[in-house]
Amino acid sequence: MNKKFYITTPIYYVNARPHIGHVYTTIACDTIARRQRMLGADTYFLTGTDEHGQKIERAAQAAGKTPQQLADEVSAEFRAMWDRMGLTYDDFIRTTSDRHKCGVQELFRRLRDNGYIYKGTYTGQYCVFDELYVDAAGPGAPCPECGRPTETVHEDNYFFKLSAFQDKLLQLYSEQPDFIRPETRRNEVISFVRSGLRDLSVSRSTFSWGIPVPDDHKHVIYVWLDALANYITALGYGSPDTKLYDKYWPADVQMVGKEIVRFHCVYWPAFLMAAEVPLPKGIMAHGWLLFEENKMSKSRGNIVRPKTILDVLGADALRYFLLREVVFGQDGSFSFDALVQRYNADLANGLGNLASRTLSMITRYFRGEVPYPSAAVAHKSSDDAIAKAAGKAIAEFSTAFDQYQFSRALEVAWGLAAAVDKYIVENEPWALGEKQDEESRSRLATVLYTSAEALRIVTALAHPVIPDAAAKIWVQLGLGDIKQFALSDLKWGQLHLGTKLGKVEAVFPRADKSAVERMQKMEDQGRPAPAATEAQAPASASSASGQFATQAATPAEPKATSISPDGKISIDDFEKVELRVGQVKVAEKVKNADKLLRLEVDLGNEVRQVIAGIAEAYAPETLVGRKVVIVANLAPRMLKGLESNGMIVAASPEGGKPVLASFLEDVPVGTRLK
Ligand code: ME8
Repeated sequence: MNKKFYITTPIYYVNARPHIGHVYTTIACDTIARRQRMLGADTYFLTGTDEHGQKIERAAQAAGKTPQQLADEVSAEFRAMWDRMGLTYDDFIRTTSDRHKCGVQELFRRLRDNGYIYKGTYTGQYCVFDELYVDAAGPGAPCPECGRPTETVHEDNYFFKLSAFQDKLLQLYSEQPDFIRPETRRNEVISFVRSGLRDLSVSRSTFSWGIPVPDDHKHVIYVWLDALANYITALGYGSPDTKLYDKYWPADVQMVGKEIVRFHCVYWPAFLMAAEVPLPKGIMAHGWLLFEENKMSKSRGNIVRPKTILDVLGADALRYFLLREVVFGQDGSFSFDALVQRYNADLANGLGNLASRTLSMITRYFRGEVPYPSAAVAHKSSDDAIAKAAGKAIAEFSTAFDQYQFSRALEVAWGLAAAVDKYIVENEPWALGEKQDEESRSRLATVLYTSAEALRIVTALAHPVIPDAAAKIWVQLGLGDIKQFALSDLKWGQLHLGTKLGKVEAVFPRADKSAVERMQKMEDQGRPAPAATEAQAPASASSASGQFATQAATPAEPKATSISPDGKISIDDFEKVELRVGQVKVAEKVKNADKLLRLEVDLGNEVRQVIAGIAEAYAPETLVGRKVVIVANLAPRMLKGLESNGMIVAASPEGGKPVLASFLEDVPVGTRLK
């Protein structure tokens, strides 16, 4: 029977639309799943969306939608993007589906029946952004994970006896050193657990967007217990049909970003131990994709949409770039420049060029049939060197790839391609092709066979990473459907004499200089509003309203709303403006813009980047921690290349400096002004 292989991605929150951070994890898993299938493993690849919890409830409120509407929309968007990219997931789980809800309730019952759940009162801090209880902290303390201010929660909740698992978890980490990878993350988790585990609240009772606790519908199950369970509920855990669960669980690898390691390496195994469910074989945590030096995330407004790259360069380019450029496990930067540079160097000029020159010459000199290195006289040591290098590449690629060192694995495969390129240049097949004598023909056959065979090997190895291009090259090599190829058999010499090549076509057309600019422009245009200039921001400050607009004012548009002749607006019109209390977390000057500050403002359920024209009135350091009023539902705009997501409210005295609106009493972050 074939070995089974079960791989999972995190399930993504539906408060943010897919960006290339989400793509990164999902293509890494897709690549691993594809390789496992080629190696003959019975593979199951799960992804999906995380749709419950306070964060989603608030995001829906802010968007004027029901949580279910928001979840339906965004979940569909994730799925459509994965389909467009050709990702080969076997199942897409949604936490609002009935199958998931039943499984989660069954897990909760199991934990309760096994004596690990009790009722208590939680008084402490909670970070809605991370959906994390922050026990040992005072009111307003920052979340240790994201730095956003926490909220005080006082609730009667159900608790899980996490403290009972401290020793068992430490034993797990020591007995299975590969349970957490890479080593740095493992060490962090071990020291976290060693420092002591408190029992964990696993229900909430002050909002309702979640799965009800069985037999006590006043509570919803804590969103992380709900979400983590997806890895087994998708397989039928807790349902009458457990065929998939019996076959695929435990997971062979669960891939996560480094910020959710605690949930996966501490809470998850503890829940499973308590429920007497086998543990996954390992959790692999990768680093962050950075853009403009910061973690790419919706709250920073520095995301890159996959669509832009797919439209210009295609999915293989993005897959190759992310896995080749970033050392898996560490943080890595994304830039359009680097993407295009790698695309041209490694794909267009590298593999693409090797394929087209080799296959074109076989077409030209041997009527499109693979020639065979026949006469011993035509053999040279450089031919053997390529064969040897190919064997070594197969072994090294496999070792690196199976340890998730994708960058190293690709470097090895492309190293072989570069060696073949050099071999072609040195052997000058085009010159041999001009000669008709037996020896030259024989030598030409050897050189082209060697090149084509090495090309076949690079293509087979690279297939999980660049599936579309590899499938095309395979067809051009006359080998049919690459998916049918058994990778475990890959070795030198399998390309048969006389194999009829397919039609030779370029697989990676070169990207011209404008590609970077085009992609940048598409990203900017993809944002809801056109870019505004810095100069407009202060200009709108001294507008008749007396309110200081720190963001460029929207050009006057015909108003759909009713304004009475005396200039008064209705209460309905006023209510369209969403004013909220925010707290400044970060303030810094904007390069080459004297009047602008870049602020990160916490609005309770999210942190917004706001570009404010107040630099002449406030030093950045005086603003951090200060509560301000934000117009929260303005369309984002670009200012000096930065996205501004909201507007800070200030009085603007005639001829004077702006004065920020503030409060005498303490007001919770996120409160709406009406
Ligand atoms: O945390 N770089 O969902 P989420 C690299 N619902 N990876 C990134 C990334 C970036 N800049 N941004 C996102 C959640 N990711 C929970 C998970 S699982 C039971 C519940 C990827 O929408 C990365 O895999 O915030 C990260 O862990 C995940 O998306 C977080 O997605």
